[in-house]
Amino acid sequence: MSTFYVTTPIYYVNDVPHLGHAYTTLVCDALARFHRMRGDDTRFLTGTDEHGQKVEEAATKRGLTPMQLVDQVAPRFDEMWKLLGITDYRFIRTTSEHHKAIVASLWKTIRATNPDDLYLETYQGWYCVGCEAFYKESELVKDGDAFACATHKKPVSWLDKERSWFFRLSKYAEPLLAHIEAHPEFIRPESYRNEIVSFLKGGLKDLSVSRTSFSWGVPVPEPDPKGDVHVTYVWMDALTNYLSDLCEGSAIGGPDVDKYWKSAVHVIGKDILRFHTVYWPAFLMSAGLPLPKGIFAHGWWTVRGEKISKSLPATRIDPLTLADALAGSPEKRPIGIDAMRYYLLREVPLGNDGDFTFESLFGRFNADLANDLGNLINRSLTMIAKFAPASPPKRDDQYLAAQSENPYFQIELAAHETCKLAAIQFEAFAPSKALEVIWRFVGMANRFIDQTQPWAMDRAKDPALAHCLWCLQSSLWLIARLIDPVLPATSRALREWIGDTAPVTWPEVSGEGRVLAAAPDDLVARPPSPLFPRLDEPMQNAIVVKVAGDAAATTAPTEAKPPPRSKPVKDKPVEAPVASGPITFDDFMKVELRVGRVVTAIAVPKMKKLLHLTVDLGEAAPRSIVAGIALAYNPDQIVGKQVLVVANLAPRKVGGIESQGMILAAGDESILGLSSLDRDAPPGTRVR
Ligand code: ME8
Repeated sequence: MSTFYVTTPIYYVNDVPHLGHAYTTLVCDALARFHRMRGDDTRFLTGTDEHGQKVEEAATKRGLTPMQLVDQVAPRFDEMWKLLGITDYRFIRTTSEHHKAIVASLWKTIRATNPDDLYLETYQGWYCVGCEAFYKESELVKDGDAFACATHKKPVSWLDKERSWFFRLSKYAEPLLAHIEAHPEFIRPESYRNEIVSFLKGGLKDLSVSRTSFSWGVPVPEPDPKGDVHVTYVWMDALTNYLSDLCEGSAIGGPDVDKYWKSAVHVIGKDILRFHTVYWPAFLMSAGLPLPKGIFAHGWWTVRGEKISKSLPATRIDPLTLADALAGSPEKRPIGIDAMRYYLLREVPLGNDGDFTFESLFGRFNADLANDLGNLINRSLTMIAKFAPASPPKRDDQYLAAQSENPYFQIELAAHETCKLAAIQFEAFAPSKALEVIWRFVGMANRFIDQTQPWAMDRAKDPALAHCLWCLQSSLWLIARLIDPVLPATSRALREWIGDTAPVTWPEVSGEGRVLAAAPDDLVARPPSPLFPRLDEPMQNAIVVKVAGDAAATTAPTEAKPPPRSKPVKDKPVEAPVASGPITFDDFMKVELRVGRVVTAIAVPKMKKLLHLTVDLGEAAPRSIVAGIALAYNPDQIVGKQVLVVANLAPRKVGGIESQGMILAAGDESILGLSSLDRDAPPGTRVR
């Protein structure tokens, strides 16, 4: 039996999961589901990266010990994956005793195999706590006079002569290049392989692999003659998770290592390519251990060009809120999750960057799910239910003549090819292409109905009707299986409606070239209920409000609240104090004024002065803003209006609703008018 071992990065616990994390995990879940359906012995690992300076600092900021923080946040990831219906995964935490023992074991194995690969030295240089990485000056960007990390756009720290263990990374540039050349699938897609090859050709510098200036990590398992206490560099610790989950005891090795390691593929975001394709294989080579099969890097999901990330609240879309909003009602959550999975995996080929927009999301939903798939299921099952009493679906060989104009022959041929091609694409880590191939078949099945017009056939006399219905029913049987890796809830519903109770496996494409023939002949279909109702404008607006309102409001559960500056007045919009003297230009520039456009406006129940608006500021999603303008404006007077917004006001609750900014208006108790520009400017434009 073949094995398939897929891993996600283990996520930092300095904040709760967002759509970017969910993307990697959903991709791996879909791939794992596909391989299980193929009968491969499949192992799927995710988890949390809990040590290091970044987590220690996040804990201190919240007034917690690191252990308290990680114990609070790590379960949020596990919980999120369960709520999103991710199945059959293993969850590893780097604070587990077992993992810590394997990190120490890797160190000792390196020392035993290549004793000179670890040596003590003093480190001096730049460090980005966000990346937990050392940087050369040439790799940084300038932020005024300071150097900043190109990814996090935040100043980097200067580590001044920190005593450290070094790993002889410089020795491994050539062996790594040789491995990559001999195994073209080691780094995928090709563009990332090329990037790493040219990086390696530039030579490697030795790497500092321990820290002494903080203690939140795995202790280095050998003493420093000077008595300094070292913790293992967090990346050396974290990368080891892929192996430690397979190990049986407290040393590297065991039956699962033998069984799965050779098939391991690490799916990661492009931000952590170098750690996985240079450091990790070099550590393994040094320890004399085999390398994983490969690393597949995907691109970033952005929101209006900004990477979805913890540090940019407006981009931080909560996957569950998005799925629930798409579902429309809580009991349909699994269908909402399917719609989100479909959008994320179909819209962007794995490896490319993708910009999340509501337009593309709603476009995919309405065109592919509601129209193409939803209609096919609905039309087919309704017809089968109606005509089956007189003409039960039945395969009839007389309609299978190989002719280009014979729709019965064509649909069998297409089904067969689709099944083969979709498998090839899933195997190649190309779920987007697999879905494209499957949807081509969905389109063809819809055209098959138009061509054969079963409703016009004579129910009692036309023998083609039973075969036509059989083609439709078997096509649904096939589609239910092909979509299962990406749309498991939809597949389940569809299989139930066609009476298919068999375990969901990937259909065999045997020599005869007719996969539909593998469909059971005793299926009894029944009429469906609507799966993906078309999202009309009000529904779309409701989704935008829900997802946008949530994005900016999500924070880690443990974040300490700043002390209140004055006694809060319940639900009353806070009025800005008037400055007693002139303010400086710098004071003024602290206020981030931006052009906004009102997307939706609704009255706030029991608050006669308040309107709840969503305002487009050119961000991922409109902001939720509560404004005390209801006595001056009706909701429909203000929708579409351009307004000026204080965009960097700390979020606060007004009328029980989170308000993420303030719109500028003239007047006090009675509003005289809203501020605006004298011409049109794109939402998000800064006003000075
Ligand atoms: O890097 N688009 O953890 P992390 C796509 N602990 N994927 C995204 C994304 C986005 N906007 N944002 C995050 C770490 N991701 C280390 C990993 S592994 C031994 C240690 C995904 O919490 C993507 O997979 O910063 C990225 O690589 C990962 O989350 C980074 O998660």
